[in-house]
Amino acid sequence: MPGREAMPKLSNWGRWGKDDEKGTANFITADVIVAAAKLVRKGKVMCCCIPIDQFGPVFPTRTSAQRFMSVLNVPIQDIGMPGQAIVNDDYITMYLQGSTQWDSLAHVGYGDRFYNDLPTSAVTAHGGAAKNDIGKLYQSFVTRGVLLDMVRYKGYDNDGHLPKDYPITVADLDGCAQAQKVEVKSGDALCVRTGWVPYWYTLKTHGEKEAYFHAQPGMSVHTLDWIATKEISCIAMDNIAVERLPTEIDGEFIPFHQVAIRDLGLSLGEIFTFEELAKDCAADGVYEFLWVAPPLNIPHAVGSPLNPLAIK
Ligand code: UVW
Repeated sequence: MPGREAMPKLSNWGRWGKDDEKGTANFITADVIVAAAKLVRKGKVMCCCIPIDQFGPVFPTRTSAQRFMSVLNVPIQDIGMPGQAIVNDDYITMYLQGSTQWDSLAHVGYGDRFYNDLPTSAVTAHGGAAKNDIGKLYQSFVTRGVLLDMVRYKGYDNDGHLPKDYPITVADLDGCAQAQKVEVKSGDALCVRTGWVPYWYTLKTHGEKEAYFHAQPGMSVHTLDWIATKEISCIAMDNIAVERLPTEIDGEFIPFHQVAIRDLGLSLGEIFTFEELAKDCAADGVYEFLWVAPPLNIPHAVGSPLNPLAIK
């Protein structure tokens, strides 16, 4: 297996100024948003996230979300306020990377640097990410979305997912777009269906669940030149790490993350689900839509859950 020398040499550093913290989200111009809004033709809204609960696929270095009641059927008078109301409150503990999520541009770097030459010292235990945090993107990712349904294109409808370590290639991306009669354009959110997240919910044994995280279909590291040339604003995938696992680069667990996030400033979205959207696209033959998928406004965070919507 080749080493780091085989990783694509790409960079968007300085492209949008030396202080830029948004990276490829800058491809989403006002014109792109206006054109995307025109894709709403039948008034159908499709959610592309999994529920935030204890049952979803969460990478083993993290834990599932826990929800707790903090106020349970309490008469409001008992807490010092007048009236007949009875109230409930709750709270949640969760990894910001523990469900459908965006990775911020401070999530993964290498060589002591994050996107746009940000030193790793800019992320601290106390303060989180001083720059490149997910909060900077709170108005981003309203754009044209394109679904590339790789499960259908590669003929895996019966399995419901791509083979466990399938690397999606440039030929697959071009072939799928051509077969679906859709063009990938500057500013697009590229949504790629692998079927891997829905597959999680069919697994029964601990062994199956353990293996699930170590071999998954995803983007080959060699698609990054294509992604950069197409000026894609973000990638959202229904797998755990966007990239194909195991790695294609000797000694590197997540090489795609390193080039995409750190060198290109490309936001990666993971643990999405495209089952409803894929059915709709197959039915009407329309693989483009308005994509409304901003992260939560969490200053200094390096990731965020979200409720992504594809609207047709
Ligand atoms: C993995 O889970 C490997 O990816 P990320 O850290 O981006 O969530």
